[in-house]
Amino acid sequence: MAVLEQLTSQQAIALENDYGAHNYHPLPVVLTKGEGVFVWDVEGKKYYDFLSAYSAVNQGHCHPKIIGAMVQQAKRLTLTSRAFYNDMLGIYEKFACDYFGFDKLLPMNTGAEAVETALKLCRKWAYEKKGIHENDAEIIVCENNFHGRTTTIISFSNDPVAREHFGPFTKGFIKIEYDNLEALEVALKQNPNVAGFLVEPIQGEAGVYVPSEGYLAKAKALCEKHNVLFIADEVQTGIARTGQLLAVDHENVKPDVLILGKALSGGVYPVSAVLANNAVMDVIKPGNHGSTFGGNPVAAAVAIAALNVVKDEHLAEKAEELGVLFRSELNKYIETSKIAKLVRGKGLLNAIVINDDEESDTAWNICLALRDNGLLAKPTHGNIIRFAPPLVMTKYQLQDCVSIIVKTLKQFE
Ligand code: IF1
Repeated sequence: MAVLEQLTSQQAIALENDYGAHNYHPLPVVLTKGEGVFVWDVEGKKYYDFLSAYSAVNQGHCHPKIIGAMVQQAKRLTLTSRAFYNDMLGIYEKFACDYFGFDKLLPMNTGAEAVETALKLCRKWAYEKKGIHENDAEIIVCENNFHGRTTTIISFSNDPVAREHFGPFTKGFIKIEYDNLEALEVALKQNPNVAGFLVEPIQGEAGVYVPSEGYLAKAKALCEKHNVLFIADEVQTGIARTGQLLAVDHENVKPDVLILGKALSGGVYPVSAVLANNAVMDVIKPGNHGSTFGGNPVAAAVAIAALNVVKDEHLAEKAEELGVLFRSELNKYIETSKIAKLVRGKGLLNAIVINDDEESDTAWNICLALRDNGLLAKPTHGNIIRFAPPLVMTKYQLQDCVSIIVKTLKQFE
């Protein structure tokens, strides 16, 4: 801890620059403490966190019940690997299956690992249950998707920065326009080898694109009609972020395969999961898939605590209520603003579109000014700024944040 107390922001940034791969371009702020909706930098300045580590800290930073569960378990048993059983995994698997309404759970660590797991599960189901010829399975994905950064996942990305010079790429994916049911129906009719449809209920990284009302339900119905698995990537939209436990709940859609991550652990520990019913999950046999840390006792204890916090503190209801307030307050300003074009989102996953072209650095400069005014946010793409605070925010705090955001945007009018 002594080192941390001596580091200045400048020193910390220099160390990362000199010794860390340059795979990010962080906002220049060096954080050293988090509690609830607040974070502090090394000089002691306090900020509202309006990114929540990309929706991993829905329960608020360092939630005492989640930290307590982690510390208690970590003092007893941290990792057995799956070579042996342990007394936490089965309890967690049952708890989570009952919580989300599925027969089985496959535990992993990161969101990308869970997405990869879902892709493998979908393909194996297609060959063994649907009868698609080996190695001919196709999975439909959406333009402007973000599902992680493994080589297979970037194989179906259309973000050049995420995929350039990382080839050769994995085959077996069909890209269609997001929020376009006709495109999905055509792809399903024209390709008999479709095994699954992988979709974000709201496209987060693309810029918080909320699909048309009914899109998810009609897409699921099309998948059922064509015996194709509907795979919902709720890594970012799940765990109460959009005002329901899952974003698909807004349309009462039950995915065939559910992918969770991020706030499944409250941002305390890498925990991800794939859930499905037996008809799908039972194609997985010993030796087919796994991971050293997948389903470890600490992950199990943390996830149970994190999910209990979501229910006990009514975080989905809070996200819904605070999201309506956030968008209505911002829209009052946007009506007369020259710099902000619109605000969109669901629950507390929102974004504003800045009235400037994608290549401009206006959104970045606005985020620097927000930082100076005590609120941390970051642009997603170009001129779009995502706003995703922890769901434990009070109404008063949210109104305080709206004032900071409006005051800052006015500096750019
Ligand atoms: C980065 C944002 C990006 C995700 C969805 C799977 C994953 C993610 C819907 C993979 C991860 C993170 C990754 C991080 C930035 C952030 C992100 F949208 F959330 F802002 F990039 F799109 N499915 N999203 O959003 O989960 O392996 O990261 O645990 O890579 O820069 P992961």
